[in-house]
Amino acid sequence: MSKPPKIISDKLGIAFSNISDATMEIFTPTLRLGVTGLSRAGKTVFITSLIHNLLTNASLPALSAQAEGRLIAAKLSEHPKQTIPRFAYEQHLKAITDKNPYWPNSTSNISQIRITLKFQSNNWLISRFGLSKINIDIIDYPGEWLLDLELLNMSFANWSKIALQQSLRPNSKKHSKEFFEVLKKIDLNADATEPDALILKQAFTQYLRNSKKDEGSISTLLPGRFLMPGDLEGSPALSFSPLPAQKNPVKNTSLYAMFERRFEAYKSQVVKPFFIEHFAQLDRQIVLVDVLRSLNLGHQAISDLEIALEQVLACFNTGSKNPLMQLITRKIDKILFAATKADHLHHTSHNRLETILKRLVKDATKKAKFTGAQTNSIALSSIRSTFENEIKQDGEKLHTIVGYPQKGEKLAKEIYDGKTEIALFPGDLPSEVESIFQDKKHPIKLNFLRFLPPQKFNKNDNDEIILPYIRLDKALEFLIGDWLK
Ligand SMILES: Nc1nc2c(ncn2[C@@H]2O[C@H](COP(=O)(O)OP(=O)(O)O)[C@@H](O)[C@H]2O)c(=O)[nH]1
Ligand SMILES: [Mg+2]
Repeated sequence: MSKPPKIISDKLGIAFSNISDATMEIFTPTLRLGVTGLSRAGKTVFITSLIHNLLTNASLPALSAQAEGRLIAAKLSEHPKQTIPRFAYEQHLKAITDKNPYWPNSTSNISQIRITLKFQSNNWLISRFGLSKINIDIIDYPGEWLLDLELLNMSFANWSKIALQQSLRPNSKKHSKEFFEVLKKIDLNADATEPDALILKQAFTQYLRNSKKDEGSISTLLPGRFLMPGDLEGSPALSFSPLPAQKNPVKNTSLYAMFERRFEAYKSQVVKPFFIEHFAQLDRQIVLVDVLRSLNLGHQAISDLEIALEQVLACFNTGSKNPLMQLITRKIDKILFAATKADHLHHTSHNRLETILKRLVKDATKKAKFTGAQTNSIALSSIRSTFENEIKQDGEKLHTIVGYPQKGEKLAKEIYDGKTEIALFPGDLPSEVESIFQDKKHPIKLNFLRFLPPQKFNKNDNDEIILPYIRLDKALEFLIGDWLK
């Protein structure tokens, strides 16, 4: 029997591999990984570093597939769903690795990106069929949006009452003063006008912004989109504020009635669709938490953080009583809490940072009566921007970290210009974790400076930049490791 001409079999081979690639596409398993956290928690930097480290096949010792040499290839793929903005990976990487590196600009919207991994399964039966492939869809969305779940259980009158009470708390008062002044001047029973609505909404949003900036206080009953509007900036569903209770019945044309309608529209047209279309589709979730910033700001910020974490957990609770949550089924089986920016500390404090986060999450878990996914907590740095050193002071050895503080950062009387490298003793986190939570009389004396990204990067054999990290590999193993078996 004569052999078929080689050229044909080659052509067929190519055709077959094309077909199998295309058909495989449909069957490629997809893991949808949600990345969330309050604004500035470190989502953008985390995703950028995660993608870059996978694309360049960087050393990730704690990710077993990579450590065992089974991770063969990674590439960014087009996402089939074209209606959500793509995560601007290239742009963010460019900022961080620029000649004068800077952190990416802040984002306030949802975005997503797909990375496809080819790997050798360590299951002999599967590996007989060649390489395996998975898509990892990374979805970046503001944690503020999760806090809105609670609003669904409330009427406008309920919510107004609580929001107004919160704005009169000692720490909030100075920020909400202007809102109350505006409120006094407006007749709530007169016919509603758009300029009145706008003035009130702006004054209320300004109060939320200022108290978040100064106190780290995130009033947990804000409509999440007031601080993180996404693409809804300026739309009527976002143009309302809490109002004091009125004598019934209110006129249909009054400002009160208008705000009540807008509050209901916010719930049904903004909050619900987000939970149904995006949140309910996630398989895994990482929640990034800037614990150090809250520690810098003191006890009030820490207890606010705890409440926020509790509300975040409530969203993942499979036993939730919230009517919306009973409607949608959630697939999430693993949630990782990560304290970011661990490079602001010497490594001797990393375990303590992890312990503080664990304690925060543990209490939030209890209060949220959480049942559902497996959870874990770690301290990490997505892009390590400092290195460690030691100095001797008065015969005592001090662990320092060395880096470039961002322009405008202050320490004692010094204001940094963003061009000076310093060695800093950041202080140790308390060994007694409880002191942070209980000793409210003594302020926590910590001062963490914010650092610029590393000013120089090492390169790998392919002349690609290496992004240094702390425990990013450990986070990945928890989040995707079992899908690469
Ligand atoms: N030193 C250091 N700073 C970080 C790290 N991750 C985030 N940051 C800082 O935190 C800021 C907010 O991060 P970003 O990822 O934009 O937060 P997002 O709002 O949650 O997306 C950045 O501009 C950096 O200043 C990190 O791993 N190390
Ligand atoms: Mg971001």
